[in-house]
Amino acid sequence: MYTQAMDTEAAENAKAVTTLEEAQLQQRFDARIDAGDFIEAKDWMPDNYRKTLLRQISQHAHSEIVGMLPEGNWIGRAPTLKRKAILLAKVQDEGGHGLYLYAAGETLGTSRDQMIDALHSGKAKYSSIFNYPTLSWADIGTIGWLVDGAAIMNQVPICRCSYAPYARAMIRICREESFHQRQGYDSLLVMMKDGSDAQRAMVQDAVDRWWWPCLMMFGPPDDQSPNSAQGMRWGIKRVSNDTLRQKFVDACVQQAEVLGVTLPDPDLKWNAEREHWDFGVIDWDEFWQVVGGQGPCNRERLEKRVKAWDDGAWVREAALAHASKQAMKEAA
Ligand code: BYC
Repeated sequence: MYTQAMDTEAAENAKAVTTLEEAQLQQRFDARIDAGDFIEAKDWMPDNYRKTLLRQISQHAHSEIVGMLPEGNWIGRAPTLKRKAILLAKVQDEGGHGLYLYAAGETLGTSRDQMIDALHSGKAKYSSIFNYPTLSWADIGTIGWLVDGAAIMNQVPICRCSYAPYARAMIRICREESFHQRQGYDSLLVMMKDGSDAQRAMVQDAVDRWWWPCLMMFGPPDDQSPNSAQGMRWGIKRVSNDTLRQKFVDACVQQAEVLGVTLPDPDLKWNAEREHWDFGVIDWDEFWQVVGGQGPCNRERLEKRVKAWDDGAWVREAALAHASKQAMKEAA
C-alpha cells in the first residue's frame, strides 16, 4: 500500500513537472508565433499545430498529384508539338510539387506511405476542383488560367506560413505556378484572337464550366470555415477564404475582358463603395457533395491513383532491392 502511495505521489509530481514544462514550451511557442518567427521541424510545437499542418500539407500534396490526372488526359491530344511540350512540363511540375509537399509533411513525423494510404483509403481530402472532367482542349488553357490562377492567389500567402519547411516548399511551387497560369492564359488568348468561331465557343464553354468550381477552391465562407480562426492565429493561414476569393474575382474580371470571354455570372457588378466586384451566390451544396466524394469524377480519380500506385509497386521494390544491395556492398 505504502509503496503504491509513493508511486502515485511520484507519478503525480512527474505529471505536474511535465505540465509545467509544457506550459512553458507552449508559452514560448505562442510568443514566437506572435513575433512572426518561423517554426522549424525540430522545434517544439503543440500537437494540434502539428496535426493541422499535416492535414493541410498532405491535402495539398494529394491535390497536386491528383491534379495531374485531368490535364494528363490531354497530353496525347495536344494540338501542336509546342503545346504538348508545355503541357508535359506542367504536369511533370505538378508531380514535383507533390513530392516537395510530401517531404514537408514527412518533417512532421508521418511517412509518405502513411499519407498516401490515407488518400487511397478515402480518408484524406484533396482539392474539389480536380473532380471535374476535362472535356475539350480549351479546358486545359482554362485550368492554367483559372485553376492555377486561384492556386497562386491562395498559395502566395502560404510562402509566409509559420512552419518553415512548408513556407520554403511554397516559394518554389509559386514560381512554377506563375508559369502555369501564363501558359494557360496564352493558350486561350491564341484561340480567342486568332482562332475560329468554333474555337472561341469552345473557350467560352470551358470558362462557363470552370468558373464556379474555381471560386469553390478557396473553401467555405469564413463564417462556415471551422479551421480558419485557429489556422490564422497560428500563422498557417495568412489570408481568409473570402478575402482570397474576392481578390481572385477582382483579378479575373479584367483578364476576361482582355480575352474576350464572359464570366458566367449575371450578378457580377462593380461596387464603387467596396471597390470590389460583387458576385453571385456560390452553390455550396455542390461544393460539399464534391468534397464528400459525390462529384462528377471522384471515383474515377481515386481509382486511377490507386491503380498507378499498384502498377508502380515493382519500381519501388526494385529501388529498395538496389539500395539494400548497394548498402551490403559498401558494408563489405
Ligand atoms: N476542396 O475550415 P476550412 C493546385 C475542406 S493544388 C476540398 O476552410 P482550411 C493545383 C477543408 O479541408 C490546390 N476540400 O479549411 C494542382 C476542411 O475539411 P477538413 C490545393 C476543401 O484548411 C495541380 C473543410 O473543407 N491547394 O492548386 O482552413 C494543378 C472546411 O474548410 C476545400 C491547397 O491545398 C476544397 N477546395 O482551408 C493545378 C492549398 N476547401 O480538412 C493546380 C493549401 C476546404 O477539416 N490549403 N475544404 O476535413 C489551404 O489553403 C486550405 O487548406 C484551404 C481550406 C483554403 C483549401
